[in-house]
Amino acid sequence: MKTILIYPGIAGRGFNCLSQGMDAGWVSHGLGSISAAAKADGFEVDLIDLRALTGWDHFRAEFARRAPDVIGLTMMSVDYNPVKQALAIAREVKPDVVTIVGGPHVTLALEDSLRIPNVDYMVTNEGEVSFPRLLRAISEGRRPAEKVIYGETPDLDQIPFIDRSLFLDEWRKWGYTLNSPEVPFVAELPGPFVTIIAGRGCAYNCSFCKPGEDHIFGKRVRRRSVDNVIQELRELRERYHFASFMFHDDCLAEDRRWVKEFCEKYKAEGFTQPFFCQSRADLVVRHEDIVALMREAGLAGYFIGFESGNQRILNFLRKGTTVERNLEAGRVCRKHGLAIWANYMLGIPTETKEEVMDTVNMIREIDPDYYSPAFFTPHPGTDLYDYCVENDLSLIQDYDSYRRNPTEPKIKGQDYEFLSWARDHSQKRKPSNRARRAARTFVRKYGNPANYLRKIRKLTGTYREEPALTGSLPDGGQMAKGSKEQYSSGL
Ligand code: B12
Ligand code: SF4
Repeated sequence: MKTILIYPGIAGRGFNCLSQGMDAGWVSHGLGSISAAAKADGFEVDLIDLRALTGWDHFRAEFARRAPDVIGLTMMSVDYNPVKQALAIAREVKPDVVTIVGGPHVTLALEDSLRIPNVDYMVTNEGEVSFPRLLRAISEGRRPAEKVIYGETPDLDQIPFIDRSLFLDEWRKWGYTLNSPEVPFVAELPGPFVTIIAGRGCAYNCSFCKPGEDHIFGKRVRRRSVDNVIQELRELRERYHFASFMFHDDCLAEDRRWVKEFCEKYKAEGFTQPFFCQSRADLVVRHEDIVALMREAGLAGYFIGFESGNQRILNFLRKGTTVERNLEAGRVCRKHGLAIWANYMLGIPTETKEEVMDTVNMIREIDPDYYSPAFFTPHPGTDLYDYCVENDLSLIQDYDSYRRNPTEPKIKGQDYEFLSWARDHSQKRKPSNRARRAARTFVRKYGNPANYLRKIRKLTGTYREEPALTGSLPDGGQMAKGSKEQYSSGL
């Protein structure tokens, strides 16, 4: 029995977009995981990644050529249209193909998902146990009568590591060069680069995000053991010689015990590769010891959902942090030399222009290395989605607009021309920050300016050794004039 998984992620960048950014150059851990589970059970599994194809005609031809018995598609809300279209073509080309759909939208909006024609089975929740079981039933001619199958929760330490070759072999066919298994996206994380997930779920309760994931993964966060994650990293080192990696976990830094053990074992195993992970402003501030520990182990930067610079809005979002903590988190990261990837939203329900400006000013103050602004988008499965439905606020006409891209109107009552200006203005560095960054880059590139000057003088023959002078500092301390601290402090 030939099974093909289909990755439909073209809502953002369209067809033929492989390697153009993170959403076009990363593997799907969901499909990778159910593929590994099915292969472990003896099934032959292959992939069609729509991102690698040139269009629907290409998909039709490729599907006809491979003629699978079973297909499995993953579906976020944003993937609804391509999933529907792929199913229609599959059914037309091969009427007897068995079709299975899973992924976040199936669990979060089951009724809506059931409206998609040409689906034989919808699998909710997690698929590692139920997908191979369904394949087994189909292959033995015992097809279940019910269309909806409730996915059983797997033990994360018992399932195989994700099947990366499912994606990498497929991408290779279409000319992806594979200098790096997945596309690196920041200067701090060089290729070969890989992504990894240590657990599922999040203990927090932000209204624009929850309770969605509680429905998919359960209320309690489940994490793989540190040993299990280290073993996967060992294999990735052997196979891909990865130079950096990133954790996809919603909030890896929340579990002090896990993080401590991970950092110790990561170093003990001889890993030095830098990595990024997600955290929260309140955690960074409250657990600076963990920040320092992670930094020492190789952490190069945090993704932080600052979201808003206005306290009323932060409370409305149930973000569980304060504006002051957001600012302080920026300072803590800077102090430890960590890059900041700042996630924040504009155009939140009830948000006024003054409140938007609070966010703009906060972001300019934090001065992140990477800006990731979004226009608030009501996602099915979240409390703020329900709020938008109840108050007739949503402007989303099409599933493609579930992208969080800050380019199109999402809800009523917001001035998107102003929000577009605010989005751009939030990314303009203040002159003081620009100078600070330029100085830091200079020091990184050329070292201490005094040494640099000395080198130039030596080269031009104007260098003369001077005795070290001492001068009073504002705080009363003494420091050799021209010493390193004078230049590096405050950079
Ligand atoms: C990593 C990630 C990304 C990455 C990579 C995505 C990728 N290639 O997989 C990036 C940054 C690119 C991304 C982008 C987006 N993401 Co995202 N992302 C995540 C994140 C943090 C982890 C995904 C993951 O790997 N999870 C672990 C795997 C194992 O879980 P899974 O994919 O759900 O798969 C399991 C089950 O769903 C099921 N299953 C899945 N598929 C199938 C198929 C079959 C046949 C079966 C039987 C079962 C099955 O079995 C799997 C194993 O148990 C999740 C949150 C989360 N913790 O899951 C959000 C999440 C999936 N993303 C979300 C969103 C909204 C987006 C964006 C739309 C946001 C945006 N910026 O516009 C884009 C859309 C990109 C696109 N396709 O165009 C939402 C989806 C909500 C929804 N209603 O659909 C989530 C849930 C976050 C949230 N809480 O809001 N994302
Ligand atoms: S936004 Fe982040 S911290 Fe908040 S509930 Fe979602 S994953 Fe957790």
